[in-house]
Amino acid sequence: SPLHSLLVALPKCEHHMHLEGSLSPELLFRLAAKNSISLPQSDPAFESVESLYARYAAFTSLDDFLGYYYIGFSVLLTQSDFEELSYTYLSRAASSNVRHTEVFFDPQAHLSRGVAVSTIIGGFQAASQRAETELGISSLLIPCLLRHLPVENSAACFGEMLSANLFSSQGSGGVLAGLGLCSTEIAKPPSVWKDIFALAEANGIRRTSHAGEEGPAEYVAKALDDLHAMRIDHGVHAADDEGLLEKLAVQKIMLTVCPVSNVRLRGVDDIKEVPIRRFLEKGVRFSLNSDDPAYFGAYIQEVYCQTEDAFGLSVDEWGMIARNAVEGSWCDDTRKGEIL
Ligand code: ES4
Ligand code: ZN
Repeated sequence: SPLHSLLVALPKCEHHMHLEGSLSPELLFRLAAKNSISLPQSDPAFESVESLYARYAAFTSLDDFLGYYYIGFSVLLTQSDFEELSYTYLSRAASSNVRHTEVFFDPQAHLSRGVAVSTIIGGFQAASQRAETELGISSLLIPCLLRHLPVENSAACFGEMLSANLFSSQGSGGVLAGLGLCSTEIAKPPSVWKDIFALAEANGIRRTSHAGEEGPAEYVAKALDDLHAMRIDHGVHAADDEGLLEKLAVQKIMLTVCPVSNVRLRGVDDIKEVPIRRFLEKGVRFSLNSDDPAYFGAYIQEVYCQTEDAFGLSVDEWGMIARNAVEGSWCDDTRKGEIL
């Protein structure tokens, strides 16, 4: 498309990228060897980098992907592992003119194998500072609670992060910019996490939640009503509810849409089925994101270009998408002004 060079030059913000989802098969095997971690012998996908990429290209659902995603976690042990993972992502993002990024991670899935939140934060912060100085990209970190674990596990993990003053709203220079909710969605309605999100809100912590990826529009509505989510991650099934779309537009709730992820996890058969046009018509704000780029075979630049190829958006529409992505970011207004 003639717009591709414009899409490269466009100043971008990313709001939906799981740090652990940027672990490439190459780095996975290298860290497994360094840390003496054995990978599942019984799964032929782990025979080589190539066979693992081939398996990633054949995901059948969110849960099928999550099985591989959590195996990947097992190789991440030290602060330097998290620093390398973070810097590798940040440098690639910066090279695609991502000026600001908000990175998710899953603290519960690291705590359960003895890796402390401080190890992850320490590694990310070192990379974040180096990338900001050397590459001019700003980055924030957002822990996501996990829906596949009992809610008590979420409560304990959130309680620990709160007690340790890790959130930026807590006034002591905390590094966590907000709270998220992710992992398996079906049969895990947002209301289960209502009390935890209320405690976050009472502490001035920003809130976002995955919703409407595999789950229904009703879950998106519940994320707004029960969790007071300020953004919705994915949100594609919100398009099934006209009234909900109007509410999202009026309340200026930004959806962090991940079209390539939706294709790769079989939420849609084709990227053209992602309701991008519908969101534009209804004035629902959204940003475009990679989700788990190493697993879905597309970093943010490819996501922008594949979206353009599918929808043929105008230069004005791309300008609006880029502005909404800046506006919906959780950096301060000074930083927003530098990006636009
Ligand atoms: C995720 Cl694609 C997706 N959906 C829900 N939770 C996730 N965690 C990492 N990637
Ligand atoms: Zn996600």
